[in-house]
Amino acid sequence: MKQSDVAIIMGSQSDWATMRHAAETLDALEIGFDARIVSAHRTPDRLYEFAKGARGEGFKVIIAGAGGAAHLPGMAAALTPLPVFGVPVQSKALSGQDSLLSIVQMPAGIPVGTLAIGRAGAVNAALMAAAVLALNDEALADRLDAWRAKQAANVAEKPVDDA
Ligand code: RP5
Repeated sequence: MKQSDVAIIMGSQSDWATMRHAAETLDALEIGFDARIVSAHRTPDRLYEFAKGARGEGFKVIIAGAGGAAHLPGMAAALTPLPVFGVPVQSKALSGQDSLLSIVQMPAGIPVGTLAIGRAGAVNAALMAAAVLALNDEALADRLDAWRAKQAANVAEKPVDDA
């Protein structure tokens, strides 16, 4: 079985519709990951146990997605030295503005690399994780280059009416 370099954690099952885009991007880059539901509010003991043990489990990067009063990425970052990338999930009440502000404005000393709200943030969190891991993995660096080249090749030079 492939080593899980990345942990994708999320506050709720309802976040998976967003966070699965991170998982799909990691899959496309052949990066092993483990996805878990870990709520800062509903399962604080699970969060503590996960974050304290994450490095020991062999994870190198954590992607944490949450919505609303989104404490998960910040609390995870407080409990582990691993890099944490936060994905603000688009909430129903405030369209993810609440999630974004809850995640982004960390006090100096405990960083969370905060991405965009929703799918774009989830995809980009995976790409950030890939870039970090690629620093020590030339084969992955090549796959990341190829992924970006393919993306560039898929952009048409001219717009069409009915795309
Ligand atoms: C947060 O509350 C979760 O990250 C989720 O985005 C939000 C709503 O959770 P559910 O009520 O859908 O479980 O903790």
